[in-house]
Amino acid sequence: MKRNITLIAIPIIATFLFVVTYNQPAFAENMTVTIPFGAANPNFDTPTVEWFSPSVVTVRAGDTITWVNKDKEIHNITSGNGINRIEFATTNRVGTPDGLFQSGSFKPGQSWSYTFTTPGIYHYFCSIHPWMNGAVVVNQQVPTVATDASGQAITKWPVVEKTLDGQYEADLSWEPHVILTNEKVTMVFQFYNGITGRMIEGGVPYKLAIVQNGKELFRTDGHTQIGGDFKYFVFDKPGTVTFRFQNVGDGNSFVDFTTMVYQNPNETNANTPVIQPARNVALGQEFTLLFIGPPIVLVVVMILWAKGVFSGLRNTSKMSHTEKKRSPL
Ligand SMILES: [Cu+2]
Repeated sequence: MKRNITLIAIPIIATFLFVVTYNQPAFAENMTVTIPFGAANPNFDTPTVEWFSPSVVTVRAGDTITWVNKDKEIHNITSGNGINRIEFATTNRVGTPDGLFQSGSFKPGQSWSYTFTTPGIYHYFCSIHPWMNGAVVVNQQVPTVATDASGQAITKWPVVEKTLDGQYEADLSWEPHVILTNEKVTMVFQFYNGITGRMIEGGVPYKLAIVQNGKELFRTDGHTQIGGDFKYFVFDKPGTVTFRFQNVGDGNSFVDFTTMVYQNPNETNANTPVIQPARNVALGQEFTLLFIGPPIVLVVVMILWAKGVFSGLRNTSKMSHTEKKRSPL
């Protein structure tokens, strides 16, 4: 008997453990950003190609980032905006901390961790070496279960709601249930008699409006067909969404369905900050390009002009050309 219980208990415990492990906040991850050797070098002959590697990381709310100092100097992680190397060489600016986080100094071989709980874009730099800039993009956690706008899980599909006057029952489903930005959503819906629950012969006229974050994104008139209507939609922004059916059956009644759209974690965020990489360019060269570049281009254009390379253009700009010829240059 005891043996039998053990035999039954093992798979149950195993299943339980599996479910518990599986349902852990699966996205909470630890990411590492390396401060490479040479990051403390303000000159333009640094052996590194990035101040922080990677210089821009995308994580989800709840994730922890650990910065590891693999340089030979002390560094720190300071939230806010640093400066670039030209500014460092030519001004006395030192960067602008925003006070969100500050690691304090950590030595070569040491590390520092910070957990990002709120979605957003966080810029940071090293206040000792303010040209060392990095950024963290924190996206919202994507839940595994769809919710309505108030955060209540939607567990039954299709979602069934009655119009305000009770005359119609609206059934709405959307696929995938958890909506991500820039991913096609298929909406399927049908109306039934709100009192008898029966299919309505000849279909039902309706107006459909899709409202996101208080702004109407889409509106259409329709008339349901047998088997239900469907619409495709793609959201490009995260936020709460209302699917509103108005004038159902040409009456004044309406019905609302709400849900949330989440930032697609696989999508390149258009707002991803661009961090200036380290480059093995001499400071002199960078300035040369800046100050000598435009005059060189001008001289080249003038020489080409004189040689008649632009003869095709001369016909169309004869006036200015003749004027130029007359000028005592
Ligand atoms: Cu530093």
